[in-house]
Amino acid sequence: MTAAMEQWSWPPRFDDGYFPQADSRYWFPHRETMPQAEREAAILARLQAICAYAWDHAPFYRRKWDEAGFHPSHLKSLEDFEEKVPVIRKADLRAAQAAHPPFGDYLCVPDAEVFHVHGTSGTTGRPTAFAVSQGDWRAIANAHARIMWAMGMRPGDTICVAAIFSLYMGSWGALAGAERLGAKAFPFGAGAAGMSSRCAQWLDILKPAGFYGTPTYAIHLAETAIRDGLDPRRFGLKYMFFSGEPGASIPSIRERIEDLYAAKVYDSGSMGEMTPWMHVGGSRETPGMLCWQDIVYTEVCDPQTHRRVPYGQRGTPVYTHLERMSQPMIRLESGDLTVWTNDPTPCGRTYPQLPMGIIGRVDDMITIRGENVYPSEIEAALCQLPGYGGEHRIFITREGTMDEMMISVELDPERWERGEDVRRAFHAQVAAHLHSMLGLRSVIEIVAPNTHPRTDFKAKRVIDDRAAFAEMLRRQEKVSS
Ligand code: 8LE
Repeated sequence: MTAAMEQWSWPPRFDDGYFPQADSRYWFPHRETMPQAEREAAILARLQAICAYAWDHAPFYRRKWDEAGFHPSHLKSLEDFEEKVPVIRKADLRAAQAAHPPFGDYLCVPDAEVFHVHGTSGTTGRPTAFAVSQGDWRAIANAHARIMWAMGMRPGDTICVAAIFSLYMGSWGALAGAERLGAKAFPFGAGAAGMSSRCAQWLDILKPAGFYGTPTYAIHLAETAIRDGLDPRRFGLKYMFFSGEPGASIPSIRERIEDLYAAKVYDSGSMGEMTPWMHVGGSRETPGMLCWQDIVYTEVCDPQTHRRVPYGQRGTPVYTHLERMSQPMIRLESGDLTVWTNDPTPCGRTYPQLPMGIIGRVDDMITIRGENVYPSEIEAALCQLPGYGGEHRIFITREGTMDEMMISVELDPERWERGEDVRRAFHAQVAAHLHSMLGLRSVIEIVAPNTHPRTDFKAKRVIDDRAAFAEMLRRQEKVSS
């Protein structure tokens, strides 16, 4: 087994000088293409080791598992794992950190070994800290370099990281991967006033091969560049990889970005807690994302029972670290929604796939008159329409017995200038298209280009606010009267 799996050890150890053959499609050829049954046997052994390690080092897990009647010695199969090991939730981590500040009683290394502290944005409630040891930082860098290799990036490529450098793991994870890959890391960042214009200018000068950010930001950045008289297709980008929100696996959004930049788009990303978060991440040849099971073991589960759903079905990802020592997550429930499949892949990797990426969060679902819809489906439908101006907002109200939804959609500048008839025609087109795609009628408002604020991070397009909804209705009445 050891000879069969490149650099697979517990505790994780990596040869930081290792590179695959230059013409190899795979970073670790055997580990990525081995028969699934063989990999699963190795994963089971690793899960046994990690559960024993967590039991010994983390009162948090001992407490949780005692309550559930689980002990690491009970773990004899992957079925035992899903049946006997309870899921943990973000709220559990928050509570553990409140009771045992700052890192919670699931920190498994001495405090002195903490190398980086990152965390959740904490816009609501107590933020959660991620304590990452130096060894774990190496593991993250190695895992990300491996997946970036699969996307096509190579040593010497310049890779622009256009996401905020703060506590957000997205930017730092991409940077660590770029460094380990032997790329020219270009940590441009994001988030300060005027940065988008400057980023466009730099991209035009530097012509990097790779770009990392959120899909929303990539679209905003292209709009900014065009406004500044630059052509994003001439930035010379080849690989654009994304995380943080749905988009890169949604065909109409992916194509929009690919068209704006004349580059290939790849999806990646689970959660900050699960860094190396690229462990669900794309490859050059396979659409959507792969579950790189030997980095993080992903189970797509029924959100109620937390048992794996059959391939082909929807469920929520539950993640377990296989290469982290500092704060290993064991069955962390993501609360996201995806569909997993297990077909032969064009790239030859024997990992299960998330062909549609991550659709959204389970609790993002909007139910209107019995029809369920996710915000990302609305975005996907709008991106299919020529004339879509690039931003929209979804207003919902849950007042009374019936939910209502209004979608405020920007028209592109050129059509907007053509006047009222064109606007009306677009209105009818949006209403009909959304009705046929989503199976429900909604109130549509067409607005001028750039009405809705842009973001350089993750978009927040749903406004569940009765007052705002009433205001929209009043505007609508004024327009039609
Ligand atoms: C659809 C993965 C990272 C570091 O980019 C990130 O955004 O981590 P964070 O801030 O902990 O947020 C995690 C949440 O972002 C996930 O639960 C999911 O709802 C969303 N998300 C992340 N990547 C994707 C995504 N949603 N597609 C993605 N590729």
